[in-house]
Amino acid sequence: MSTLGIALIGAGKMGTDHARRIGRTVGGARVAAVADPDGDRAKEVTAGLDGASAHTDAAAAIAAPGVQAVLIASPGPAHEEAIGLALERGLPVLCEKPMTPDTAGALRVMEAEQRLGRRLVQVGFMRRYDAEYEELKGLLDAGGIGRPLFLHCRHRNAVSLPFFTSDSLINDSLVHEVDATRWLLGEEIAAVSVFSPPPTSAAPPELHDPRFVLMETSGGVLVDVEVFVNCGFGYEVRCEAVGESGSASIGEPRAMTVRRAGARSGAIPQDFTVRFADAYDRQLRRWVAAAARGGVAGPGAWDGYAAAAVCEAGIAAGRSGVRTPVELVERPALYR
Ligand code: ISE
Repeated sequence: MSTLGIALIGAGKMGTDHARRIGRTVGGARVAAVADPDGDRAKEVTAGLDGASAHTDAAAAIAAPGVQAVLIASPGPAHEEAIGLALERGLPVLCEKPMTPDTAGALRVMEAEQRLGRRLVQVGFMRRYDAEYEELKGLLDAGGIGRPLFLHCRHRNAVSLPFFTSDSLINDSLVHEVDATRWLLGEEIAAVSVFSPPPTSAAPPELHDPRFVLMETSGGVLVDVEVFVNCGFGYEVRCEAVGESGSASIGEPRAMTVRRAGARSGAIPQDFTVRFADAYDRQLRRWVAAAARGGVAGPGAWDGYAAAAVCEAGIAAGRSGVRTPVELVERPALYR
């Protein structure tokens, strides 16, 4: 079987996790090159990988021999440049979210793809590959709880990463609920409001954490999200959909329950790479299969753009305290 040569851009937490996944749980692919501004990190990831080269520069990794597809796991502001380099070479891309941290960059990505005339960018909205999310989507699509009225969401991290700011809480964390809402309901998000209780003492000074976000969809569904990235106790992503004839919840504790010494307990995962491990595997498997045929199959640049527009409105709403409408450009034909 031929193996797809992948250039991995970014050797941080997510990049390292993807490198481990390629070859171990995802077949048909190999890491051909790794780039990270910290060359030692790039070398650490390539150590033990047969024939993989290490670089400090994305362009060099993407141009390395044997590269047929590009997996981008660098910080959001570096995504646009790496996507551009991949598109110049006509290579399929899987780019971690957010595709770009702003709509201007997202529009440029869509323009580049439209110039090529085909879709080569997939965005790493991995919740679409999670078994529980897929089940909820199936139920909603089948009308199993009637017309949806509300989504009640909780997005909690045990502790935020060191570089996290109030903008990251929207662009890196809330962005998942933004995409999940659009995908689950098949509607765009029309307006965002952001409420801020007094921050937890566990958060660093520049981070407003937690936040309560209210999104209104084009069809009038109300979606509330608690985003709390320093909750301390673990990683928790929950969603309850309420419809005219029922409700459905996902993300409830799945661990073994232990009853002992007058108490009932069960472990809570501490991290998203654990909670969504299967979803990451499935996402990568399907992307590798599509990339081997020269294309992509999952959420694309339009989804990345629409999410960026909602996050941009969310950041503005967080600063002003005012309900902020989301403005979208007309959906180009390539994404219909
Ligand atoms: C992280 O980048 C993710 O994508 C996780 O899913 C999210 O829960 C976390 O808040 C982000 O920092």
